[in-house]
Amino acid sequence: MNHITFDRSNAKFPIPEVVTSFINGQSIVADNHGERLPAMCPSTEDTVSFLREADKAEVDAAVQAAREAFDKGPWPRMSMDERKRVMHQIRDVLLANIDEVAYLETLNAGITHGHTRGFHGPRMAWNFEFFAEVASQAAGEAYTQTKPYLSIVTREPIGVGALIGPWNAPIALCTMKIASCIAFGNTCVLKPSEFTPLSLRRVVELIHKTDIPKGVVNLVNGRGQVTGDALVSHPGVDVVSFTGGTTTGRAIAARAGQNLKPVALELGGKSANIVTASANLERALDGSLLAIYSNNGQQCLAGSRILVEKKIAAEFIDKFVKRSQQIIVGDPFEAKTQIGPLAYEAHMKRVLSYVDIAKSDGAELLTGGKRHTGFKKGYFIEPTAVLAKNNGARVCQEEIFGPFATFVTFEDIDEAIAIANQSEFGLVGYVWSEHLPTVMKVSQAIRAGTIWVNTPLTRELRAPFGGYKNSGIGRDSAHDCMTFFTEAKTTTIPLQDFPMAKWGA
Ligand code: TXE
Repeated sequence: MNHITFDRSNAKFPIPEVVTSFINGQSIVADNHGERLPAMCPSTEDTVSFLREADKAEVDAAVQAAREAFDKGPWPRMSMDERKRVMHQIRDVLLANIDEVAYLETLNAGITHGHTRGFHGPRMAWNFEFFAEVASQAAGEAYTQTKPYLSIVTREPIGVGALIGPWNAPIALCTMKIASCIAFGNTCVLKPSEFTPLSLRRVVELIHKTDIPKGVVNLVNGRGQVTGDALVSHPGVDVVSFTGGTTTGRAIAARAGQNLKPVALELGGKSANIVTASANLERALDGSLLAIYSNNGQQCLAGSRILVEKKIAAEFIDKFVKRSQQIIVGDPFEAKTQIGPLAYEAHMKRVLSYVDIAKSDGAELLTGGKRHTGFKKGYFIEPTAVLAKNNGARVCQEEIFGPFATFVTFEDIDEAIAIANQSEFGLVGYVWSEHLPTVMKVSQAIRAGTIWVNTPLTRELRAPFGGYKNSGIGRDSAHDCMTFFTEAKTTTIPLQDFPMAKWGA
């Protein structure tokens, strides 16, 4: 039996004893006030650090710092080229420290090091380069149709962003929020998930090793109900960007609504992955495994409902199960590991609870379904797959958010489309087929924000990403982030004198 150990004195990079907020360019000293919450390593169940929770007063200080930096500071007022230079400095400092940030992320979130070092880390740095470029290319509009007027539309930064991030891909997703917010001249307060504070605390420190003015990027740590709620409800916030669960999204939208603040919500999914008989089945198999099991199965865009055409179902499911049983589950720091531990204990228990839920709905457990027996400690579970009786089963309707695949079979493509759309969610749809009319039919009929054809998980940052239905409100993309994080202003000027009524003359 494997026993993965954690030894602070031998840690590859320094781990802070306590993680605090970072406000107005300064780390907040860890005093005795405020709750202390453990920051865990999900591979070993060790407490590796503590999080000192920011209370309402500390959140207020962070928003005030962001407000001051926005209302009076240089960031919104500097030239785009100057802002771009600083954004590039941030990219460079993050790249120079990518090993450390990836280490902290794997330690605290359990995502494999191959993924944090090879994918999320580079994406973190690239987010700053990408949004600097987007902002520097953004242009206004001009209208001359109504004579003799010229109306120009300029875009101005919207103000202070409240950015609330999840635990399943902290550095990739939270840096996208920071970069897309500040590139347009805004300032922000980030609240990462209380389960994964380590990496982002270091990221925010590193951001301050550049010429970024103080107060532009602030960080508060703590639970959603305490720190998150204080941030979203704060009247000094101008815009709210959230990625997380659908239930939380509803609560946040309601809070933001009370203050009439725009909100972007990137929420859960239960995306249909349609495998047709006209697919290249070898590629469909590879892609389907990646779509549900990568990132430890904890991703909103997972292909978690695998719909297979009946005539190929037995063979496809059999191969999928055999491959699932050979996936390497283990220490996320080991290069060969494909699935690491789930992020925290309660989440692991919730994922496993779906095995009984599946059975009580009449589903067949095909493989997995229990805590991995190969480890003394850690939140490891076996890659799991079930075959549901029909799409009404809870395992087909609820987001499980772990390495847990649900199969449903279908007779023809019309039935597959109907099943795909029988869902409260609409984030992504996948289709595997070499037959163009089938591909086009599925792509047009599925009510989801992104359709992946013969490919898993291909994020194009330039193109809109976001959900239909309960998968969210708003989109991330170059253009969508520009409109979300700016206010449009129309200025109208007559190009010549025109007759004007002389009231009272
Ligand atoms: O997420 P929460 P949880 C889904 C997934 C998962 C489920 C629950 O199905 O099983 O959500 O996960 C902050 N005001 N996703 O409970 O609560 C919280 O502190 C302000 C999908 O861990 O949504 C954290 O920073 N903030 C998803 C963030 O919200 C609040 C990624 C996300 O936590 C708050 C994560 C409040 N009242 C989970 N309550 C995706 N779309 O990728 C919580 N938070």
